[in-house]
Amino acid sequence: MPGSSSPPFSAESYFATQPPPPGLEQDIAGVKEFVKRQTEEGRKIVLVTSGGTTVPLELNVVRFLDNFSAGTRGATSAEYFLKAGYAVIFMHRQFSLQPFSRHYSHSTNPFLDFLEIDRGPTSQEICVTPSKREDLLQVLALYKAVQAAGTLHTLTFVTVNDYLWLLRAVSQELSTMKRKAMYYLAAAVSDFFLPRQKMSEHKIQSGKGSLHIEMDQVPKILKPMVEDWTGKDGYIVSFKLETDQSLLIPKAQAALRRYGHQVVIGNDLNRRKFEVVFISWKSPKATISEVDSNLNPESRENSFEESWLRIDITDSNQEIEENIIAELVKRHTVWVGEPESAAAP
Ligand code: 9Z3
Repeated sequence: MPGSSSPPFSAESYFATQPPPPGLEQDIAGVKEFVKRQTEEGRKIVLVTSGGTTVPLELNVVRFLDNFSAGTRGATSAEYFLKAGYAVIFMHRQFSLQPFSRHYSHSTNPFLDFLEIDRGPTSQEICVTPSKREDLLQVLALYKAVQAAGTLHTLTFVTVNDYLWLLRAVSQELSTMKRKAMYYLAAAVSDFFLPRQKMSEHKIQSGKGSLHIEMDQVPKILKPMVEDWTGKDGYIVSFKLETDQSLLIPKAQAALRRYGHQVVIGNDLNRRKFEVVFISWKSPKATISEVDSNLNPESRENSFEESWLRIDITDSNQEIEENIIAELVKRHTVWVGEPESAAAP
């Protein structure tokens, strides 16, 4: 079995040894139905992943490792994709932010603060605080329109294992869309996990001094995702999160070189709300083998294009996701082979 003294998990050995989450089959039946309807109605589909994954330390889980992410990037991006005419499969960490309701998050903007009691002589009514009406009406109108159009399909995960199984199954379903499918991987995914076979059944007991846990590396699933699950046709965008700004570009380039997908969006933890960098291939036709056959490391680095996107942090009405999605919609339109004028929402 993989572990400290055994080889790391490949995607194949991971799925052969780690159990699928309960409910996977039902989730996928829902996705199949959604993909079928959206295809019939001629929409492109984007899979948006959002929120952090957990790594439980016990089978009867009391403690777990978590990855930072409130789900803001994913939920906000999903709204802009919907606005651009995409159908969205929103795969998110349970209880993380969701499109539309994110505007009224319980901690930053509790919805009860938007309501007032109108006391009449015989009865009481609820009404929305007048100063909040316009904003609420706008969000509500978009939310209802999306519900009526049936263009948003939501799936939830909690653990990194749920995430990996769902991602593989949803990608395989979406691969029938060929180039019309986009994959926008904004979830914060753990690099480490504890294989089921090494987990303690019950709560780990204290009293024996410090706790030593050795975790295995989560297999690099982007490679099979690019090459097998999506049939090499999907437009795949991954995010690279760093806290050391100087690592952002080299790590994003390394990811692109390693997996051969279309775009890596680099973001620094503390600057992510107002600055991101797009790393992509200079020539969209460049393939991994073309680049790999170029043995000169310097010209290898020349294979990438770097483009920064920034917004004014002092303007609270701007959301960087609006610009990110506008740029991706343009690039995806080219990828699909449609005229660029088709990118306008
Ligand atoms: C991101 O980098 C997201 O933009 C954030 C969004 C998690 C920073 P919030 O939800 O934060 O708005 O609070 N996501 C990808 C993070 C990640 O796990 N990337 C892996 C890596 O950096 C590669 S897939 O190694």
